[in-house]
Amino acid sequence: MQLFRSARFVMSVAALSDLPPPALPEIAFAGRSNAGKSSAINVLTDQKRLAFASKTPGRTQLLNFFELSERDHEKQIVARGTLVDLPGYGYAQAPQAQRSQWDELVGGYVAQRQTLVGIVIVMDARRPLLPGDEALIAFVDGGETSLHFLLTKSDQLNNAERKKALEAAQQRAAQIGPRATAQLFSALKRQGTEELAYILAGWLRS
Ligand SMILES: Nc1nc2c(ncn2[C@@H]2O[C@H](COP(=O)(O)OP(=O)(O)OP(=O)(O)O)[C@@H](O)[C@H]2O)c(=O)[nH]1
Ligand SMILES: [Mg+2]
Repeated sequence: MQLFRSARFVMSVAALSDLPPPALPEIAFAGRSNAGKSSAINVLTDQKRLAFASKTPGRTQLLNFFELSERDHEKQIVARGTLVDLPGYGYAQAPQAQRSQWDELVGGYVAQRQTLVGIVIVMDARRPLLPGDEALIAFVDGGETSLHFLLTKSDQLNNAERKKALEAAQQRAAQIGPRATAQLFSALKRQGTEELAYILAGWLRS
């Protein structure tokens, strides 16, 4: 989808006081450290190294903003938005001081950001809905933020395991209500990209 291919890096932010002024509708990618957030953004935007992906957990320590804009053939903008790659949670090896700094930054961003329309919760399909994920879900519960459970690394599962993981995530989404959805995804095999693009484009339109 051209809207996502248009993504370009805008800025990195290390403190709430440095957030760009709220303007376009924003979609945040959250999840445990090493879950595959940056890889999912790279596949969605069809850009190899837009969001930095790494084997070292806890690599993304800043909020990274990427702007999207889609134009028609007369060069008029028809859709706009922002993707935000968030630092991961639940990385046990990080020093406590760094962990609470992340909680403050990510928690503060999610709680305060008026332009945040939805959160993609990226989870390893082998270990979905861990306590850190549930804490984030509880944190936004009762609000209007849409949620999408992206079960990534699905290439690591067989068909029966994939089916089971998807059903569990769909059940959890159903408990939350119509603003929550779930899908399987693989950045490695580039599977699930169209479904993800479709859901997120819908959030930006509403
Ligand atoms: N097999 C497989 N590996 C993946 C997939 N997506 C990501 N990975 C690997 O998982 C590791 C972490 O990926 P990242 O995209 O950097 O994860 P992240 O959630 O951005 O990590 P932090 O920024 O550290 O929180 C990397 O080694 C990726 O190559 C996938 O769909 N399948
Ligand atoms: Mg990352």
